[in-house]
Order: sequence, then structure tokens, then C-alpha cells
Amino acid sequence: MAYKSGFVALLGRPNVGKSTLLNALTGHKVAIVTPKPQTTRQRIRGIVHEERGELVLVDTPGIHRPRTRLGYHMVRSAQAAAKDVDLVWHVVDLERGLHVEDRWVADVVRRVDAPAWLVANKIDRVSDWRVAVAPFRELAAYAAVFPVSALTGAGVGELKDAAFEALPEGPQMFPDDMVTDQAEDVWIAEVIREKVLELTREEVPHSVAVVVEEKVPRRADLTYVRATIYVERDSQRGILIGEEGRMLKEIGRRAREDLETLWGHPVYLELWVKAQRHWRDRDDWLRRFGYGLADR
Ligand SMILES: Nc1nc2c(ncn2[C@@H]2O[C@H](COP(=O)(O)OP(=O)(O)OP(=O)(O)O)[C@@H](O)[C@H]2O)c(=O)[nH]1
Ligand SMILES: [Mg+2]
Repeated sequence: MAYKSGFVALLGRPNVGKSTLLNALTGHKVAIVTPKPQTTRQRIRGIVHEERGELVLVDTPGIHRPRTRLGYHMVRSAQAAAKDVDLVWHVVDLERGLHVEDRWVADVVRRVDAPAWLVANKIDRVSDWRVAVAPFRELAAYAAVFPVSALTGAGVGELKDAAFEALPEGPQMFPDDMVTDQAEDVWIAEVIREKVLELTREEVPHSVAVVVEEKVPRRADLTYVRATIYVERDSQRGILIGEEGRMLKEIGRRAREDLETLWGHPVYLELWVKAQRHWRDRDDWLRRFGYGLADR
């Protein structure tokens, strides 16, 4: 059997389950997942290695109407990710149904040369996926429609099989043990941001960026990590620290548990919170956080 390899871009509006699908297909927590829209801010590759080939999935920020420079860069990076891929998946949320943002995604999908598949996610939340998917079918000339639940795994195997089938023959591009192109520090910062998103509401989740400042092995069995959580206002800083530091402690506890699970040894996580006014609209800060760079 010929070895297949290629790229698949996962496009969709925010919160439809793109990152959940990426994680389900790779079998790793490559991207963070939260119930909040606009969780993913950068393109993230996840790599599925199998004997039959290599499937490189490109997770992207949800396409929406940007209100900040950050939002603008997010949407741009999603659009850019759709170029030079072998396949595009338009991921939609059957539970919440058709939204104007799905039309904007379809506009992007129609402009790319690669074949597009409609990936109808959250089938676990609807009684009849065929009925729920009907309004989406007309958005673009989809070459195929796949009903899945990224959460339960239903249909995900079929989607993967079909993707391998569709990929061109080609060489392996990434080492066997590489499941993502995301640097480890970035992944750590993302895990911390995930906990902030879980624990905060309204504008706070959107105002948060995390930078890992230091990561050093203290002993053979302990890693020390120091990170700064940036917010936009002093009031948000107060929320993140919480009464007697309780909120920050909880963020740290949850993040530390995830890191310890992955690394299999204790972690000492030190978190700081700083306010940086309007960082979402400042290109210098966006670059510092790694958000301003053009992808691919
Ligand atoms: N019931 C159900 N929930 C799902 C499914 N897939 C994802 N979710 C949930 O939907 C929410 C959003 O999931 P994400 O994977 O973060 O969505 P996303 O498309 O990556 O979102 P952005 O990064 O904001 O663009 C989370 O609460 C997931 O647990 C599914 O198949 N069924
Ligand atoms: Mg995401």
C-alpha cells in the first residue's frame, strides 16, 4: 500500500468543535478546548502518524467579525491556513445550526482550490443529523458530508479513513514522535489560558494572554515553571487574583495538574498577573504574545 501524506485545514466559526476534533484525531491534547468562543488564537498543526501515512491537521481560529487587531489576525491566520492544503474541512455545529459566520467560512472555502468536505459535528446533540445538516449543504460545493461527534468519537474513524484515502501519495514530513508543531512553552501557556477561560466570564477570557517566562528542571523529578498572565485592566487583574489570591491559586492548581499528567512528575508553577492596557489592539504586544505573525 502506498504511503500517503498531506495537509487538511479545519475551518469553521468559533466554538463548533474544531480543536476537539483535532485532539480526537491525534489522540493528544494538542489544542486547548473550552465552552467559550474564540478559544483558539493561532494556527496549530496536529499530526496523525499511521502505517498508511501521515495526516497533518491544521486547526485554526474560528472565523468571526473581528473587533480588535487580535481578532483580525486570528481570522487572517484561518484564511491563510486554507491555502496550500490538500483538503479543507468546514466544521459546523449541528446543535446550534446555521449562522451568518458559517456563510463567511463558506466564502473562504469556495475560494480555495482543494476539495472541501462538510464536517457536521455534535451529532450527539441532535435527534436526526440529516435534518440538521440540510441548511449547511447549500453553502458550498462540498465533495462529501461527514456526520461526527468529536466529543464521543462517533464517525471520527470514518472521517479519518476517508481523509487517508483522499490524501496524495507522498513522503513522511514530520518525525514519528511529533504530534504538533507547537513549541512546548506555547503549549504550557495555552494550558494556563484554558484554565483562565474555564474560570472567568464575559470580557475577561478575551483579554487574557499568557507567556511562559522560565522553565527549568529543579531536580530530576521536579520542573519549575514561571508564567505571566496578561490582562487589559487593573480590575481584571483583581478578578484573576481573586479574594486572598484564591482565583489565581485555582488557575495554578488546574494547570499544574495537566502539566503533571503529561510529564509524569511534579511541577512547581509560579503565576504572575500583569495589566497591559489595550494589548489586543497593539501590534507590538500581539507579536510579543506570538499572535501577530502571518502564518504559513
Ligand atoms: N456535545 C458536543 N460538544 C462538543 C462536541 N465537539 C466539541 N464540543 C464542545 O464544544 C465546545 C467548543 O469546542 P472547541 O473544540 O473549543 O471548538 P472550536 O471550534 O475549536 O472553537 P474556537 O477555538 O473558539 O474556534 C467545547 O465545550 C466542546 O466540549 C461534540 O461533538 N458534541
Ligand atoms: Mg479551537
